[in-house]
Amino acid sequence: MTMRQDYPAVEVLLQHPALDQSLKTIGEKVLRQERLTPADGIALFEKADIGYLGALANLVRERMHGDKTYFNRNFHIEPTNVCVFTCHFCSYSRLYKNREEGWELSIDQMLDIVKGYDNQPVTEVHIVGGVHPKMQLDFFVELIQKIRAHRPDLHIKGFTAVELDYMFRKAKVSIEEGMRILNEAGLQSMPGGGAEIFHPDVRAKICHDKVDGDGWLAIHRAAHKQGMHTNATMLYGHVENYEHRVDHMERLRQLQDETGGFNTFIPLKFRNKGNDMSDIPESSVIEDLRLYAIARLYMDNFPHLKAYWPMLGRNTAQLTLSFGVNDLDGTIDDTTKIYSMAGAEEQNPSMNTAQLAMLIRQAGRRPVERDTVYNEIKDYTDVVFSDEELLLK
Ligand code: V47
Ligand code: SF4
Repeated sequence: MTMRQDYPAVEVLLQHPALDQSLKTIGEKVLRQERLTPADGIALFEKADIGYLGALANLVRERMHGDKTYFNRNFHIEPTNVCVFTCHFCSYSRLYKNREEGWELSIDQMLDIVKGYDNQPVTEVHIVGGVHPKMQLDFFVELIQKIRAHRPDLHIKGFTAVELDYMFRKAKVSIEEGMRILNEAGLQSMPGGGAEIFHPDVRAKICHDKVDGDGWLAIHRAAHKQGMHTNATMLYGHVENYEHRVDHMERLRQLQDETGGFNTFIPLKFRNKGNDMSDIPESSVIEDLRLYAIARLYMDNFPHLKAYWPMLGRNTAQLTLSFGVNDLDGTIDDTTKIYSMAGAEEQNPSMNTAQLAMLIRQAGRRPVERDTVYNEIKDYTDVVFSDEELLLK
């Protein structure tokens, strides 16, 4: 089954007499594959309705990827939730002075987690956690070397720019030197966390004490120059305004023009349970879908747009596939706590391959397993799953 929305549908929309002139101009640019300006981005946020945005974003998504929707088989390791920083949106971290309320894994404990997947066809381990003052560069070099030695085929994606900034400063190495050391140890790519909203006015309110926007971008630039691929996130739906969102996307788009090293853009919806910002209501599903669509239209040089299902929930993640998204991340296997602690519906996020593939098929798309850097592993469009596989936990 496909639900392809072809160009004529968009052309009809553009002819509608009631369509705002600036939105019409933006739609024509999208058809001509012309880059949108920051003013266009803001106009879309201010004026475009969900139907218009969906039609345009779906056109771009299908132009780039057809019906393909990627996922991978992965698990997370969260070395610690002890953190020296005090991001107000974070429901997950504990300060060092309260570390007995949190967790701190040893290298052997983390290696045991990896060994637990010895006979399973996972392709990626995603390592991310709090910024613990005693877990330093040499600790993580040893961890990566040991994972690599144990399972050389497992892609190691690890550490946000926030963790790396602290690690490199503590070890008194430059960003370039630090990235080289980790890359040589076996780190192959970096996730996109820690970006939040780059604009200093927003950072001052939600995460004043960690690396700033320029510092985040400098670390990703250095990783790209080292030949590594990275992702980029944007935490939305709190105190930021439309200008801040567009400024954030614009800075990422500029770095991508310079290096081409980003794989995926991942908007992250602010979840409001158990943190200092719990008085801020969460964005509606309509706002979420509009944002994904605008991200697809604006981030024209990012090959992939990911909806992280453990944070959004399965139903909304399915909907995003009609609003520009072509990637749902992975099987996860109940190995991350960041979102469940912030109130996400998925309290124990885990899907097997059959369930993830069926989720994508029910949305009318082609499920394709990928590795971390988007080499295609297997197309699951026509695979027949047993009831047992679909119900398996
Ligand atoms: O930087 C923390 C976010 C991020 C909350 O690169 C919150 O493939 C919402 O970046 N509500 C870390 N979000 C996770 C991350 C990530 C996740 C999945 C895949 C990839 C990838 C990257 O989580 C943090 C922060 O922006 N976060 N607290 C919250 N209450
Ligand atoms: Fe620490 Fe990350 Fe939480 Fe900020 S978001 S307090 S850096 S764990």
